[in-house]
Amino acid sequence: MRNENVVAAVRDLATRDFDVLKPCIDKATPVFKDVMVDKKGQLVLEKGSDLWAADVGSSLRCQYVFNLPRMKGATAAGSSVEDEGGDDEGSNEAEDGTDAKVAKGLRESAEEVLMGVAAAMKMPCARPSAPALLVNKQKPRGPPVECQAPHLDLGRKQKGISAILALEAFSLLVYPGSEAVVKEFWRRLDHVSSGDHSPEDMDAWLASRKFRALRMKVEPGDIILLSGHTVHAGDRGEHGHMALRIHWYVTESLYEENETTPLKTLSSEFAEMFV
Ligand SMILES: O=C(O)CCC(=O)C(=O)O
Repeated sequence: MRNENVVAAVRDLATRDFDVLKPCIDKATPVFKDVMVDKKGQLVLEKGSDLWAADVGSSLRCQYVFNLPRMKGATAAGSSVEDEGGDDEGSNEAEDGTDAKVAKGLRESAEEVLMGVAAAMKMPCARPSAPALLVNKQKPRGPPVECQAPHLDLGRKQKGISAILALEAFSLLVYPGSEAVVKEFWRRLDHVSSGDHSPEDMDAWLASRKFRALRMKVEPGDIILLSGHTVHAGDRGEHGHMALRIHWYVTESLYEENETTPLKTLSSEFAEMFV
C-alpha cells in the first residue's frame, strides 16, 4: 500500500541521502538466514537455551532495532498507552539522537497507517513493535546477501501483521495464499495428534503439492503488509544496493514479542513444500 505522508517522509530522508540513518546502518547486526542443522539434518539448540540456533549465513542481512519511546495513545482503538521511555528489550539506541530524529516524521506517519490497518482487522489493542531498520551489507568484492529461508513472522497462537516499508527499492519473496496452507498444516497436525489422521495421511498431504514464491518488487514509500502467517523470505541482494527498509510487527496484545517461525522448525517436510 501507499500513503502520501509516508511517501513524503521517505522522500525527505532520501533527499538527505539517509544521513540520519548512517549510525544505525553501522550498528546493524546480522539476522537469521536459516536455522542451524547438524550433519543428520536435525535442528540444533542455541547453547544454554531452549531456542533453535540461528544460522546467519554470510552475515550480510542486518538489522538495527530503534530504541524509541512508544507513541502515546498508539493503539488501534486509540486508547491511551503510557510512554515507556524507550526501554524495549534488545534494542540498541544510537547515542546521537538518531532515533528521535527518525521518529519525528517517518515513524509517526507509518504507525498511523499501521494502526488504521489493525483497526480495520478488528485488533483494537494492537500496537506496533519497535521498528527495525533492515539493510543488506556487502563486503568489498564479495557477493550480495543470499535468500533467507521461508518463514512466518508470528507463532501459531499469535494474531497480527507484518509491515515492511521500503526506504529504497527492494524485493521480497512471498508465497501467495500460503496462510491457508499453514493453517491446514496445523489442522492436520492436530488430527494426527488426536489419532483421527494417520502419519501416512500427513505424509501424503505433504508430498501432494509444491508452492513457488512470487518476487514482490516495491518502490520507496511502498508498505508491504503480510498476515503474520504468510510464508515469505528476504530476497537475494543486488550488488552495491543496501535496500534500506523498516520492519514492524503488529500483534494483538500490547506487550507481545513476535515469534519468528522458520518453516523447518515446524517440519522439514513442510518446509520442502515451499520451493
Ligand atoms: O530481508 C527482508 O526484506 C525480510 C526479512 C524478514 O522477513 C525477517 O527477517 O523476518
